[in-house]
This record gives sequence, C-alpha cells and structure tokens, in this order.
Amino acid sequence: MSFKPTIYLKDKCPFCFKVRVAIIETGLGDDVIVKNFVPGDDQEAGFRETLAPKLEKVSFPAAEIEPGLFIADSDGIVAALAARAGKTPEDLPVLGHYLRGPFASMMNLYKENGELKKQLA
Ligand SMILES: N[C@@H](CCC(=O)N[C@@H](CS)C(=O)NCC(=O)O)C(=O)O
Repeated sequence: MSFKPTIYLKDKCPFCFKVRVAIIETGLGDDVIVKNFVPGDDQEAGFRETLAPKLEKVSFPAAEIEPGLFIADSDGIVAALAARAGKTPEDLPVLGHYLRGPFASMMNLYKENGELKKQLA
C-alpha cells in the first residue's frame, strides 16, 4: 500500500467523527493522512482551496481516497476505508454503536429543532 488516502476532517463535526471511528476501528491509522481543522483556524482556507476544484461542493469529511479520486460523503469514505482493511462497515461494532445511538439521536434532534424553528417563524 504505497498510496495513503488523505482525509480532511472538521473538528466537532458528527459526520467526521464517523470517519475517525472507522480509521481507529479498521486499524488504518498509519495508512491514512488525516488533515483536521478547527473552523476559523489557519488550516481551513488551504484545505478548502485544495478541495474546491475537486468536489462539486466542499463539505466535510472529504477525502482523496484513491489517487486523484476525491469524495465528500461520510458513508462513502467509511465504506472505502473498511474495504481497504478487507472489511465492511457492518464489521465495525463501535461505528455501529455510534451510528445507531448518538449519531441517530443528533440527526433526530437537528431535524426536530428545524421543524420547531419553522413553527415559531
Ligand atoms: N452528507 C454529508 C454531510 C456532511 C456535512 O453536512 N458536514 C458539514 C459539517 S458537520 C459541512 O461540511 N458543512 C459545510 C462546511 O463546513 O463547509 C456526509 O455524510 O458527509
């Protein structure tokens, strides 16, 4: 494995956390390059500049998953990392726990909050 995927992660992003868990649980930590930024820090603008010409829309997580192949979809990145480790996302129990638990709750709360705000408007 000479090519190392580069993974761009935004601090505190719940979608990026999926990818972080997948990196740890697949044991690929030494086989990927992680570029993490905190919104507003010195790194962010450079990462966005790198990604903008490669993606239809910049969002995080994003990855150069194969040479020249960029994706910005957390499930796609997780599936690609799992495959690289000879696994599927279903083989990663901590990831499953996060997706069914805290991640699902966050998505529900986000949706519910949006609906309540609409009702108040
Ligand atoms: N469907 C996307 C959603 C990712 C997403 O919404 N990420 C947010 C951060 S939590 C984002 O990139 N926002 C736009 C930005 O920061 O430019 C995925 O699963 O990767």
